[in-house]
Amino acid sequence: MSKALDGVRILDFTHVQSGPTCTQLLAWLGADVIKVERPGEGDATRAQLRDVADADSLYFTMLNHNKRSLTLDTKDPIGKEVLETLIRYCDVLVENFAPGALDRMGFTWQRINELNPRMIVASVKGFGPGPYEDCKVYENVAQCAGGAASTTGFDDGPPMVTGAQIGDSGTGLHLALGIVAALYQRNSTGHGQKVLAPMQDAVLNLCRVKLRDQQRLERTGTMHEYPQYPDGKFGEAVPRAGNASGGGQPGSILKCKGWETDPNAYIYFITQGAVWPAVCKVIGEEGWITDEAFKTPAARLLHLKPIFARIEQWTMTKTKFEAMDILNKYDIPCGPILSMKEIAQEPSLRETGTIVEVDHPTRGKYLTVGNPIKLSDSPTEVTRSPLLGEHTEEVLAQLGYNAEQVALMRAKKVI
Ligand code: CAO
Repeated sequence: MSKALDGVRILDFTHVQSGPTCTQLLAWLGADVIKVERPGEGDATRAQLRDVADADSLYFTMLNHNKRSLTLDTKDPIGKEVLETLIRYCDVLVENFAPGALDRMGFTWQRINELNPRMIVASVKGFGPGPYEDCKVYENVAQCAGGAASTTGFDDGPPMVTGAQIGDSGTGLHLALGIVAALYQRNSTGHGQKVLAPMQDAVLNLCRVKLRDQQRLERTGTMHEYPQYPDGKFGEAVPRAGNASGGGQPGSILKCKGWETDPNAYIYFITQGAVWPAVCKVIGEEGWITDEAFKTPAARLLHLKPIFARIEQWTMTKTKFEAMDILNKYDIPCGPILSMKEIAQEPSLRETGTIVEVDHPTRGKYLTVGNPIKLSDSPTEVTRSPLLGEHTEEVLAQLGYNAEQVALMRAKKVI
């Protein structure tokens, strides 16, 4: 079966997490992704957080599936010539170097545009234009600068970063969308363009409900779905809301049977207005259906703490899965807190290709997260990440270099 991005060639100049997530997605959608890496060392993540000696780390393998690897010293004059040939050959250059690194290498937007006016140049940077545009940035810096950390955690604790890699993988997703849109626009304009996804901006985009709340707070001085209401105080900025639901339907994380020993024996419970009578029946508080203090959503907002405490008395008598079974019968929205161990073993995620087992020549079998985006006419087959320089000869031959030229490059350590 054909793939959505068949025929699209990506010059993948990315490293670490943000850029590689983007190009991995493009590869899963069918693009030919050629990862350009420094000879001898390659992407730094190959050697980071290693769990198998001398084998590429899971950090690297899980972010670089379905790609080809070409080693090339792009600071060497011969390496620069090869890079120029690659720029002419490819449709998109994706990079996430520190600000200015590509220019310092001699590949400014103008130069790339001269070499290939159809090329799309897509970049992840920590910040967009402004006071921090020259800064190097990693995941948690973006989470802090994008509004995620100040709004995550509990009211009486410090700002908190989340385990979801919204700064890196979140930005990679944004960049991938920008690239696909630029490819689409190129069909009518005939020329490439620059695509920039700053990590701060991507995190802020994912935190847009908190900017919504900032404005609500400034207008009304209070927000009734936040745990600070009705007893606590609101300050000038959106506070941390613990596990309160971010929307109009109050929710909370509640203990389930076994919580004393299992750190994940919890369930997320949402008291959606439409199923309030069902909630009352399940927990044995039928009187609350007609009680003035609990009858309407607005009245309940004044009593969320005792309401959730009472529901928790019920959830603590059930495992999270027993509670799910019962609550789902009544259409009460809820979700188990799943550990990574449970997710890794979940058969339905294996069946849909969201959790995939991959075989790797030096590290053996490992689990990875497959393509979460499912296209009915462009299925994804996850293949292992390339070894460093595994496709150097193959790619150079495709670019028109003969064996003698390749041998010379190898002798000069350009590849
Ligand atoms: N051949 C020769 N040189 C190469 C090369 C190649 N194939 N590939 C990279 N290089 C060079 C670069 O040109 C750069 O050289 P200069 O410093 O002389 O210009 C050098 O390698 C290092 O690049 P870098 O500064 O990007 O790498 P770093 O490890 O120092 O910084 C990071 C890493 C992520 C902080 C930085 O790249 C960055 O801020 N990127 C943008 C934001 C981003 O994507 N962050 C998320 C990373 S995932 O958490």
